[in-house]
Amino acid sequence: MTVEVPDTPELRAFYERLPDYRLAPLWTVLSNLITPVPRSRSQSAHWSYEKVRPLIMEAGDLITARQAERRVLILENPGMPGESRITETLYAGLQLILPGEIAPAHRHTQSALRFIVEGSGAYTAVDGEKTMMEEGDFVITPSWTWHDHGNESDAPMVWLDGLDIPLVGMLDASFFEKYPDEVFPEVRPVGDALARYGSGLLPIGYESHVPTSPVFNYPFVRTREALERMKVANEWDACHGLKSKYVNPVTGDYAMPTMATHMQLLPKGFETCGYRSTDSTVFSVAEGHGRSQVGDTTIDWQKRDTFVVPSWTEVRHFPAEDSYLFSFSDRPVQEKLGLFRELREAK
Ligand code: GTQ
Repeated sequence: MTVEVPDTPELRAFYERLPDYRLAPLWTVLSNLITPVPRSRSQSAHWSYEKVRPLIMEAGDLITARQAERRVLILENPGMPGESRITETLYAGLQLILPGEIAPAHRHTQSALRFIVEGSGAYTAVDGEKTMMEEGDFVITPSWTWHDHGNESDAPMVWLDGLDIPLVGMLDASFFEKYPDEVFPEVRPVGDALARYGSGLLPIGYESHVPTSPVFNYPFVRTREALERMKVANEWDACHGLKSKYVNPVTGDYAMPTMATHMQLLPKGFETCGYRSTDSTVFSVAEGHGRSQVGDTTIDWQKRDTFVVPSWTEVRHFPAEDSYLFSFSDRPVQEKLGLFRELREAK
């Protein structure tokens, strides 16, 4: 039974007196505060790399990485323009680093992920360990770790940044510091973390005191090899094809505390079943091309494109060739708070 909220001159006069007391009536806003299903401000949206790449390169002509600190074009959700967010809780951007450039060392409480879109051989250094980045690699800079980026190759590198900026903002927990020098001193050899923590082995006595994976580069060659090997068994999830989460090898939990990251393989001609979940999800196309139906919106995606699926909006994928989709969302947060829900189309 729905009861209409009355609208009388007496009530209106009453409402006008309330702000002086820093009060407001709940009954005029309740149905917008607590909705029967998520009413996402996010819209489905698609960034064609072919279309945005020229603008990214133009930014490269206009400002240096040093001047900009981070030369990034933010991917703004059209439902929330000017809010520097791709979903309600997450930020995304495309960062460019040109040959010879350095993006100076800093640290912040926001966690960052990078998904490499174009280029080869630039590095991210985390607390003094460099990792060389290749297309399709998933790289982490955990909360409050010093990080700088540099491009020692002879070609531009572009990656997708995913950060929990809106979430941390909502929690009023933002801290930021610049390192006094341009780069943080190199204290460990390249590849140390992956060898030490990402080889199915852990050093005896190792204990982690942070919620983020000690592996901070999950190379695409390894991820791809794993999924190609799994493909042979020909066992597919109807809604996801083959989809695996990146895990923290110490805990088996998500690699990052605030953002879930996954890689999925959708074979040519596969048609996924309808799927919706409460975690608005950002996708980056690592390989292949195809189409996704996101609510009423059809998205034709190519390699290197980004697209976003809002909370509780049904998505179906139609890969036109074997396709690899990287994705990230705030799912770990929702799971820890007991909020995560998903719905698979009954077939
Ligand atoms: O590379 O540290 O896209 O601090 C936004 C803020 C990237 C970074 C972004 C950042 C970074």
